[in-house]
Amino acid sequence: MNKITNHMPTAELQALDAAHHMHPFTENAALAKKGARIMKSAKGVWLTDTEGHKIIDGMAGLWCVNIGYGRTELGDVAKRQMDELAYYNTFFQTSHIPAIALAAKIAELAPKGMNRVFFAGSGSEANDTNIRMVRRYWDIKGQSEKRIIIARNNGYHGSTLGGGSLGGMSGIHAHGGKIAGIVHIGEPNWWAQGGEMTPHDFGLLRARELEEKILELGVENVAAFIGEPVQGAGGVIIPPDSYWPEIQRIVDKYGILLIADEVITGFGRTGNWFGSQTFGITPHIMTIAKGLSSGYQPIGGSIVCDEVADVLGSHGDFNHGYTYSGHPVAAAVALKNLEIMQDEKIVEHVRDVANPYLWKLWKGLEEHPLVGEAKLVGLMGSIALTPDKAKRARFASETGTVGYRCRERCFANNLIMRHVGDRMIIAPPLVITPDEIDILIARAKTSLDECYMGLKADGLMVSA
Ligand code: PXG
Repeated sequence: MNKITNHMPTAELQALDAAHHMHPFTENAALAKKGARIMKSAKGVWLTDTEGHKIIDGMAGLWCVNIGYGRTELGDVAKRQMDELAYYNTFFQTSHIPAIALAAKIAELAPKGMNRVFFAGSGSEANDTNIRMVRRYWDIKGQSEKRIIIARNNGYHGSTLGGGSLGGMSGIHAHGGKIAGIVHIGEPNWWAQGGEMTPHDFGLLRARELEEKILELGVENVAAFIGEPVQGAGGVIIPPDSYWPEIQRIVDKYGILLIADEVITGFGRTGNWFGSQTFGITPHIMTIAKGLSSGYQPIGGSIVCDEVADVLGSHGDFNHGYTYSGHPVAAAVALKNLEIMQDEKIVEHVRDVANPYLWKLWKGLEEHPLVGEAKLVGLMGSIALTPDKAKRARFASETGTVGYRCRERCFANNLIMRHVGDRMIIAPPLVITPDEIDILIARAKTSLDECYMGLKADGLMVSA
């Protein structure tokens, strides 16, 4: 029997994992002592670990398993495609049927005027593509000095050198550095940073930082602005309603390119096919990955508006691409995933059923003594933990201490709900049913109660 997939005792698997497997974004020595939780199988919204626990996955894996686990049709398609054409590239004037069909399907679903797709293997790779693409675009237009990309503090755009540089996370910049020509402005996080301002005014203030930055740098030096319609990894920060319209006004006024990073918000997460539709944004480029294949295969890409694609496509080669750009197996699986989403009306399910049902219960968590604001768009939500709601206070303990404790209670109660600092976040598979939402909320409440009691016992319900 193959020792990797059998029923080896969990402790032995953990020991092998600790000995040989370096985990992303993890202190491996600490994990080695504790032992990783090892997942074995999954169906719908339910994970099963090697100890037989049934865990409700409030994070859709890593924000990606939009159609839920265990859809065997995707495996069938993958096998058929591997048997027929396991690999071919799309360089050097060749193409293949899955890449063609997937690009056409994406163009059908994308907002008007966005009809071209450049494929990558992940969201990070796609954002690296975007950096090169927008700079090349301005080169061709005779404005080579337009190279700077403006992004946001606490944004997340991946962890390659390009993606990590676009992201505004200092912890990532600290490990390996940051490429030149990327600058950051403030994020529209009213709860943590809005002070006495109304959310509306704070949204405008943050958006206008873009205009100030363009003027400071000189518009002749600015290529593009990039933002997630809703910051995901940054803590599900849903911007005030005033924010995106003002960003759009500024981008239009100065004629810079707008990149919407839809890696999380794409493919139904916000109750529309794309977050840009939910927030009324008209981007030139959208980054996609994750929900494109529901995580069943690694694939990402850039959806490009006709103007940018036409300019790029008519001035010699664009010297960029990946061995696995448009990989046939990944493309075939992604196409099947999108067909299932359409056939089963999964975006409509998010908008008309799951979001309204979850919202009532999620908003109700604001009654809990530990919870300040509860926010939700589509099926991505967050709650801010606080020792004092009226003051929107932070905890005196180091940021993340309380969030981590809460996450540990969730884990113990067989609920995957993540923490970002002292915010708890969810993004369950889009197929979650009302009954499953009831279970998710019940486990969240139990975990919050246990966390709260623990904080009181340890004297941690203290404001900074
Ligand atoms: N853009 C956004 C908006 C993302 O959320 C990426 C780009 C990069 O995608 P890849 O496929 O290269 O990972 C992401 C990925 C977290 C977490 O802790 C979030 C992501 C990845 C890993 C962890 O929330 N988002």
